[in-house]
Amino acid sequence: MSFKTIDRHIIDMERTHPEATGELSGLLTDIALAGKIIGHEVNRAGLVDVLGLTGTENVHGEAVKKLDIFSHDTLVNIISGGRGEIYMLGSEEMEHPLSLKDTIPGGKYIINFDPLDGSSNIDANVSVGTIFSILRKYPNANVSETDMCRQRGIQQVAAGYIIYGSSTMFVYTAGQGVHGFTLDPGLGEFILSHEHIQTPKRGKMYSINEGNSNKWNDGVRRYISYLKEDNSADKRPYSARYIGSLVADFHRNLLYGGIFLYPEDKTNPEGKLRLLYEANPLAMLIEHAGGLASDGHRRILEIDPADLHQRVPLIIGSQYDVELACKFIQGKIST
Ligand code: AHM
Repeated sequence: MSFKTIDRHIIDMERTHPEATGELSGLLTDIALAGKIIGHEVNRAGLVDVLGLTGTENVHGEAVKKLDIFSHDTLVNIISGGRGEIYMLGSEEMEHPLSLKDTIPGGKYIINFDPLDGSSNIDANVSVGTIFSILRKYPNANVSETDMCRQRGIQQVAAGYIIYGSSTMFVYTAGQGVHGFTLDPGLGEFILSHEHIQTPKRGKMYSINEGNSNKWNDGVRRYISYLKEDNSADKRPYSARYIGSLVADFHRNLLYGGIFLYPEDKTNPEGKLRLLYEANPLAMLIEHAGGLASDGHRRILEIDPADLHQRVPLIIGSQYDVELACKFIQGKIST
């Protein structure tokens, strides 16, 4: 049985690039370390009431932080205290990007992340996740600092997520396939468990918040009705699976195939999910796994971002399913 830790895997990948300096590898290793610490805290979340930690201070007299703030702080501390790779970071928890150029001279990477997506689900023991996107600093000195974070998804050099579920998993791509590592809690190591993940070309499941159906546009409404029609020759109806926690919904569909949609609707005309630290990293992963990601009209990875926290409609998953959904949304199919 082959047994490979994430550190070993990252180093092996780096060796295929003789020009690599090890900085990206160091950054990925730092993110994996942050994931272990966040995962440990997420797993203890259910004990908070039992241990009497619900006030503003815990039993040690320390202030209790909300888990999403704890996750943000953990990532910032580990990344900015790492091997000096980071020029700037953007987080869902900060209004503006944080420049590290004065503390870490020479940093050449930018990281955008959602430290703990789906955190409103934690009390119900639902899986949550950390999502990250890594970009290179523009070599062009004329680009403003804020613009550094706002690059198209196609510019990402690596992307991934850590899912805190029945087990903790680290899933990433640096452009050479999508690989998944499962945390062995006894060893405290992420072990390669899913090498070269490919998502099925067509799935059997759809994931969307159907409570919003009265607010959808006609294309989305018709597509979802189509998926529910009885047509065994065409492998319909599809099954509905919606957790309401993006990483968990995405991870299931990545492994089993299917489509996830958070389209624009009357309440969320831009969609709900964030382009730079939710849609772009998941789009890079799905494309490297053989799937697609679109806003209904455009490839997610080619959208020009205007703002760090910009929202975008997201249709992501198996190639066949995303292509068909986009045809409905664009009015090319109207059955
Ligand atoms: P948040 O930014 O308020 O945490 O919301 C993000 C979450 C995603 O994890 C999930 O895909 C989506 O919101 C679910 O939204 P809804 O409850 O509207 O279906």
